[in-house]
Amino acid sequence: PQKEVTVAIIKPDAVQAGHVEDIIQRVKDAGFEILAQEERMLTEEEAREFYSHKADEEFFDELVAFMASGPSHVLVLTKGDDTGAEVIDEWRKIIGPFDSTVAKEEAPDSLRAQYGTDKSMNALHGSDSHEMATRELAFFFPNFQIPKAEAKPAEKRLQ
Ligand code: YYY
Ligand code: MG
Repeated sequence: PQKEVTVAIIKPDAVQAGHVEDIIQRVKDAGFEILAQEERMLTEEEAREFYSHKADEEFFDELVAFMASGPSHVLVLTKGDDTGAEVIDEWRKIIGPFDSTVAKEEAPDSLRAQYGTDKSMNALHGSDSHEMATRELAFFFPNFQIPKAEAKPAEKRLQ
């Protein structure tokens, strides 16, 4: 089996504000392993493609303009030795609710509470499912090879 991975994005507001190093430290402190990272300036066309599943939302144009407003810092994360299936949900939990004003109330330790501003400038992204993580990984790192998960102890004994 392959390791489970998720795609995290430090969005343009947080990069612009100089929070990349602090956020990466939080990522490591929380036990995530960074498998790949890249600073990436999205064009409006790329931002539209990345968020194409939001194209019908009234906030879509604002979202696209924001994501293309400056460089983002994109990370591929995993966690744990085996398939690490929890990484997607664990990263979503650490970033907090999408609206940073809500995050400040309900999850003050979350990254969106600490580094975001409101529901559009919310500092962080995390894939919301295995399918989206796969799609987003291919979008940012088309040649990335997901590492193999280590065999669990029971499987090792059979080898
Ligand atoms: O997955 P997540 O980022 O937590 O939230 P989504 O509901 O998928 O929305 C994606 C993205 O769109 C969100 O991070 C900010 C932006 N957005 C917005 O600008 N205004 C809203 N009312 C809802 C979402
Ligand atoms: Mg989402």
